Amino acid sequence: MATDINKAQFIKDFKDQLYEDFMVKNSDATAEEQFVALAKVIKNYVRPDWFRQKNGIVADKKKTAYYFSIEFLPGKMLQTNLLNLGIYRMVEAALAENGVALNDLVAAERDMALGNGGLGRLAACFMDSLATIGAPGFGNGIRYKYGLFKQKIVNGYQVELPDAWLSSEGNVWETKKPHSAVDVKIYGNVYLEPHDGGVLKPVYENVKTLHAVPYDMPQIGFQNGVVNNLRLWDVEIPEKYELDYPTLADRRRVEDITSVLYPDDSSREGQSLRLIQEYFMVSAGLQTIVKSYAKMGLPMTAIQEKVAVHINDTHPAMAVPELMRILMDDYGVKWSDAWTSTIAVMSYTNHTVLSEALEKWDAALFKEIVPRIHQIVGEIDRQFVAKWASKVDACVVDNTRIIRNGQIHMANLAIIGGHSVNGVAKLHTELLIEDVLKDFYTIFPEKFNNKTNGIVPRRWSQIANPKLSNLIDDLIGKGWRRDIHELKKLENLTSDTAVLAQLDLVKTANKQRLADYAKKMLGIELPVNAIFDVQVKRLHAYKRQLLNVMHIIKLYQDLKANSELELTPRVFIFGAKAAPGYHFAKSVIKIINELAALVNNDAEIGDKLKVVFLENYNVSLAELIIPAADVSEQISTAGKEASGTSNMKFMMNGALTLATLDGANIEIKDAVGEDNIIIFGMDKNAVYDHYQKHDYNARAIYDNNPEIKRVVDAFVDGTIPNIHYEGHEIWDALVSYNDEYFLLEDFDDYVKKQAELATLYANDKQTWQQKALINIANSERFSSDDTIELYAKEIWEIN
Ligand code: 26Q
Repeated sequence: MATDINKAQFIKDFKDQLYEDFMVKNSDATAEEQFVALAKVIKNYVRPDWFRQKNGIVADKKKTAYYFSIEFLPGKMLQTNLLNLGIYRMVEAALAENGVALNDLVAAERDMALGNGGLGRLAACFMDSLATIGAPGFGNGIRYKYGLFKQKIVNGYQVELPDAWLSSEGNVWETKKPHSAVDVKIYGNVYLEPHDGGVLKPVYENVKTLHAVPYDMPQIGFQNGVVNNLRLWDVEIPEKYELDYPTLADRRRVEDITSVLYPDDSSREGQSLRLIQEYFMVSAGLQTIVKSYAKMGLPMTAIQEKVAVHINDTHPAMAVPELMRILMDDYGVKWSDAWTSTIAVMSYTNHTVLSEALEKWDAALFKEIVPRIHQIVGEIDRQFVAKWASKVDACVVDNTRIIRNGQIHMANLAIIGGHSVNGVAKLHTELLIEDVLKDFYTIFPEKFNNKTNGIVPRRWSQIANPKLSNLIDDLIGKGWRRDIHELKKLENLTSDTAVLAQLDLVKTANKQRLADYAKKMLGIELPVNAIFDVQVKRLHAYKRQLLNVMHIIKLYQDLKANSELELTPRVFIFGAKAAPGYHFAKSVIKIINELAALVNNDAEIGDKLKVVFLENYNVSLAELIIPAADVSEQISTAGKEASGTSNMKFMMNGALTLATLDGANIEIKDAVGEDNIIIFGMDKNAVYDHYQKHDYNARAIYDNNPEIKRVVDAFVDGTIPNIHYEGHEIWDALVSYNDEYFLLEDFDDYVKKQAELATLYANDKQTWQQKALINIANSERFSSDDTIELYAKEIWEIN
């Protein structure tokens, strides 16, 4: 095992690698070269364990779970890999002895950002946790040439640039496996022709064949010798079918398939390239899985005993008809047996209750691109309707069938074609059952279950926050680094004033680290004695960054009206990408930046209020920002945020959560107790009440509440310069269009709770740190190791 490597051996391996790849001496090498060499040395160390796990699937006939996700968002891998191998300190020291700072090599790695946000990051946490609990669980996705766009702020506006994350070296962690390539067919016509014994076999005409080539990345478990595999597919033009793609434009259209990750833009649907991406990764992944199952020499009809396939949101939902296709067309399994197996193999996680975000495809487009899959989906739908029409209400069948009004409903396909549907927090699962998927619940109650999200504790404590980690070592020993539940022991120390003072010092140091970054990026000086109040997440109306903005405007107006006003100094920090086509979200970004310019340059305001928008929020920036937060803003309209996961990362780093009763915030409240979280606003029942009664009247609130009127009018009355257009758009959304996300109703309580926490911070730092410590202690409840253990036992039945 790699843990056996000593310093001398390591340094020899490192220098040999530098020589082999770049023909340079260590002393002449750039940080990039050193990073590449180090990564390759690590890969060499894990290769035996990795190889054994991959080959063990067939050799040991172990049941394996395959996590299908169109997004994986690991960020950087160097520190995680060193930590998980148990050689972090050794390597750091060995490099230092040779004049190399590990941190420079960490900085040289590029973020692997093949995901939008929560869903992709969750997939990455799950890969780490699967290896860490020692379960055979492999990832299946797409090797995008460009990850999520890089965000620049120009003139206050978001500008998107391509994220060319693959350096000339490619991705150093991956290994290309041309040997395991498979062909994927799209387009053309299909018809069924009877064969011997009357079996119908599909005949394809004019198809386009794509060559799917896998790139494998090791997923290293935490100090346990287990290395799982993340397989990402790239497309190539098969030599055999070269004549099908004669022109350069034809070839480019093929390359486009794995070229870019689609930004989360639920409003813009129906892009055929996205559908091709989905089918491409699903077909390539499943063909490989079935092939390796076939090698076990077991009956094809028992595939569910060795294979579990997880559908992460609906994007890979074509796994259902594709497995049917492979079993029937390639292996001659009859429909009814194939269907029994498919249901037993497949399971699905839902990540949203927003109806506009539920994936649908135009049936005609679907038929054009994946004609055989379209046939199979048609038959699944026909049989579903035939089976249930006589048993349940017509409207239940109508709401649950797959094809309706010329559209294919991907969630319906995933639910009907699998044995498990889970939400990602208790409230979210309840809402699926009571509301969004209630008709499904009447038909298949046994399929529904909850799996509250989690976060990989190592990255979000040990790696992101070394200072806090060292303090925790001093307080309760190092055992928590292996067993996160030991963090609970910190609860015994909440009355130890010396401990609370140390905690405060650590937080201040982390705030300074972030302040240095802000100084470098924006040239702004952030006072570290101020409350660092942070909202970092994708920009979405339902996440209500605008409510945060309204509060800042209120404070600004108060200060302008009375410069003597006692106010706890506060730094508001934002990080958020908006989908390129999401107009409203982009306007909010512009407004935040203009408000920041106004507030930060007002001499009367001074250090009492600062507002910063940090561009290009990504995993690496999260690792810098989250440890520096005093306040974690989790302020979505109740019922809208499926779970949230940054909320868990913040608490693990000692921020106090200011939250609505939404998603996992509710479970955080249960974990820390209501004295150690700040809850405000309407709960889900209050929100649903308004929906039912249609009685929400934003205009009335605006007319009757002078403070709210003053704040809302600031968007249009010139208070904030340079937002003429955006300000009117926002004003209209809040007043003319009846404030869809209830910002005005929640505003007063939000302001009140903000004031209370500011008073506490100013007057009783000790109580504040006590609450912070309780948050850290109880963050152990949100380890993705435990979440994945439940998936493994209850859904996949592996392990
Ligand atoms: C839609 C249409 C076209 C192209 C892309 C998309 C698209 C892409 C990504 C739609 C949605 C997503 C991502 C959704 C997501 O990240 N959801 C979050 O999942 C987290 C993990 O479960 C939860 O914690 C969050 O609450 C949820 O918002």
